[in-house]
Amino acid sequence: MALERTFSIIKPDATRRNLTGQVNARLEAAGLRIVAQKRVLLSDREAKEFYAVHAERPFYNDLVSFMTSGPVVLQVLEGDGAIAKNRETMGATNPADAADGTIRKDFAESIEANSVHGSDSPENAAIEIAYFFAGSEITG
Ligand code: RTP
Ligand code: MG
Repeated sequence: MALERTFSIIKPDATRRNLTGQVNARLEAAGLRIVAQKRVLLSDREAKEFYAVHAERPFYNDLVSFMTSGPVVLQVLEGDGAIAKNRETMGATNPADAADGTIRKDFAESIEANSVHGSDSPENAAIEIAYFFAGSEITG
């Protein structure tokens, strides 16, 4: 499998409950290396732009409010097949549908407050990494 990078966010519901370390332990145990990481408060504009693909969905305004409601941890993860591996480690969007042992099954509060984001394709991974990180901030 090819060495890939993917973009990850530990969402406000997880930082609020001090779950950053536990999420990171799951990612590392899955073979994903955290090659960049920063804890920030997203601006309204950043959250809107980041989730622009969902702008027409009924949950968009709530999602933007949620993503700006507290600190998030922005990450770049590296590993063999990192994009699919991270999505597998995260579990389904709705924790009620997530498989046992996944981050969302064990930590998510709801379909919205679902603890983590992960890029869904190589194209989006590249766009999302470049949106939040300078090349000099990523150290393999
Ligand atoms: P993400 O983009 O955050 O990694 O999540 P995902 O691919 O699993 O899910 P996606 O369909 O892209 O939805 C993005 C985020 O929007 C929130 N959401 N709320 N209230 C709702 O019905 C609803 N549906 C989605 C979640 O925070 C989801 O992760
Ligand atoms: Mg998505």
